[in-house]
Amino acid sequence: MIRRVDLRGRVAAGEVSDLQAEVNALVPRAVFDVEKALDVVRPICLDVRHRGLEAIREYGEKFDHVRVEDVRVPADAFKTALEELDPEVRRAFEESIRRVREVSQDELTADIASEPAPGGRVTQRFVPVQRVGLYVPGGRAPLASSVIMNVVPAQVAGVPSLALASPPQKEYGGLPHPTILAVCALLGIEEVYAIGGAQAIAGFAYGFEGCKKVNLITGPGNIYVVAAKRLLLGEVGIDSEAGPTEIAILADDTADPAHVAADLISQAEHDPMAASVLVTPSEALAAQVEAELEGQVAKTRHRDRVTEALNGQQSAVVLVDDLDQGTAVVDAYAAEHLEIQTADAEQRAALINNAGAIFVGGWSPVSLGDYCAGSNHVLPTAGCACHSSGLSVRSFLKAMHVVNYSRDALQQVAGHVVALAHAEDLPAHGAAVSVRFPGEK
Ligand code: HSO
Ligand code: ZN
Repeated sequence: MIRRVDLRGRVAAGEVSDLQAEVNALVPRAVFDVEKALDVVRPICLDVRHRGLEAIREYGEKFDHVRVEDVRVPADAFKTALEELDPEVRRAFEESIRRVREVSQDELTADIASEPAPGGRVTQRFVPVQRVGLYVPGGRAPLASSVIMNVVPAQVAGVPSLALASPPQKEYGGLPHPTILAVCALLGIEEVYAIGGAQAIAGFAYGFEGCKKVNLITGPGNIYVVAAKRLLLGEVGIDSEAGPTEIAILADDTADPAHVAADLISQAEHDPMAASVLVTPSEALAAQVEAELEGQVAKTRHRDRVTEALNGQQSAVVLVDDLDQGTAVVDAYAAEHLEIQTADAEQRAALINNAGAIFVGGWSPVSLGDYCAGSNHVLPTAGCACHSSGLSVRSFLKAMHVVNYSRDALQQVAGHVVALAHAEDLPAHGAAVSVRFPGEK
């Protein structure tokens, strides 16, 4: 079962980067070798670039085992999918959308105006990316909730043109999964393509017959999708690279072991490579959680992949000296999801610098965040939380400085511009200012 790592008396509270290296060595993530996948996707992307739709069709046939002539999903397919959606699931989607929308709307900021000198104005304007392509994986379970997490912040940001791609499903006549189409209908998304994998990413990046090139691609995917996004970065913008999902839980003996175990299992359910890590100073809690895991895993539907994830080197019960050391360890680990189930959860959460999202206390499980908290579930994995953020309205906005100086304001600072231009041996830069003030030095 899940292995134990005993850090008591072992991890030094030294440099942050040392601790990161130490924790990553003791609890390493599963190997997710994007570099290797690059060799697979490179020819696919090139082919889509040169041969467009016909190449897309051929790769769909090869990888999704269904040839789709018309990859653009017709309007009536959305209507049918929505009509067939279970009303209870529909209400849940609607509530999820409402909450994510409210949080996203609160995030919108007005333009920021500054005046660093009289008459010298610099305004920071936030402008939506003009065309976005969203990728939604088909895979093991179609994650229709990810459509919400991508589309809602993009819509709130004001993105005027949004397209979505998801793999064609053989059992649905080459259409994407009906739940995905139903959520598109709820969100008013009409431009949807039945295309999966690297060919979808390349199709968005270069454009193809009937689909204009996009400026930004967001959304999770398998290793080939991640590799294609990495390869085409520059040609298009991308969100962060999503690897296997992760949950770290910092808990003391006030935590309920059954809840802790259930939360560890919940993310292990995604992927045999998922990481579930408990960090605790309490031996008693560690033992109780291990016992709970035994019992709960035996009863869970996807016990095979859950077992593989929990048995993997990437999952562990980590014993620490005390909660302060535990806090330093989870902060260094920089988990995609960090739960804090301690008596002082709120104060501890304030000490964390590195996590995709933090779930505070016993009543904020990651599953809530996956669907209905109002927070976003597209979050940085693989330790990238130490430099990147999850998806949000900001992911779909560009910040643009607008510079507007008066004659007097330019004249005031002209000497400094000329001096700096000369210091860099770029006199024409200085001349572009001094030419405006003839006769002045
Ligand atoms: N936990 C996943 C998101 C998800 N869970 C979608 C269920 N559906 C990555 O944050
Ligand atoms: Zn999840």
